Amino acid sequence: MRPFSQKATASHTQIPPRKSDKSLSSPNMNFKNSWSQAYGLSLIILVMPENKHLTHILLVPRVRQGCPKIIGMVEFIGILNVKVIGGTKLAIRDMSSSDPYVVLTLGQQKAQTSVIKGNLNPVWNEELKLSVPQKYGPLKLQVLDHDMVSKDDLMGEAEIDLQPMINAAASFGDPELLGDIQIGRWLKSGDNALTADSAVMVTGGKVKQEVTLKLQHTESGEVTVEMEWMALNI
Ligand SMILES: [Ca+2]
Repeated sequence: MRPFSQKATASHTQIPPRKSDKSLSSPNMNFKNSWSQAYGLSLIILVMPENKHLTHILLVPRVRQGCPKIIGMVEFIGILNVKVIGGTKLAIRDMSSSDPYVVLTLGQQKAQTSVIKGNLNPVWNEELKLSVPQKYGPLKLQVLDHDMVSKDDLMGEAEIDLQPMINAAASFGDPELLGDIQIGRWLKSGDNALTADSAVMVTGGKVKQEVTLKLQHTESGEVTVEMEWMALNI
């Protein structure tokens, strides 16, 4: 056992650890790596410890070297949950059917459902979550046909005006303090894609609105979504 032990000790002393590498280069590299891994998606979400509400988002460019530079700040006013329920009589984009999925766009944010193959009356029942900035526009909904070899084809699109729901919720205050009531309405008109007037409801302490849209820029098709609005700092 002794010769083996001596050999091991000798080997260790011949190759001393490189202290300079460990104390200087390594932490720097780790810092760069952790920033690029954590913030490479361009968004940092801050959770305020006092009220645990999401209040700010920092826009950060992708990190190539060193510390990221903060280029702007957007204040959120709430979270929008959109349950994409389903579509009916959607347009044909393949031989006799389509492989539809829904893409929601709000400003720079996008969210999409899964693809349902070969179905013109798909049921998704999928919840998509979006953050709503202080200056928000309409929520854009697109239905696309998934294709394996070519670009996905548009099966129609429509816009949802979020103002009736957000404004109604703001004027009624905390929905958890209200009973089940109607607090607002988005009216069908020639300027929007609604198939019927859409009520903004408080149900079980939550602000909800179901919307059925006639798809535009296509031959046929309707899509129904149920939105839930969670205002921050109310
Ligand atoms: Ca297809």
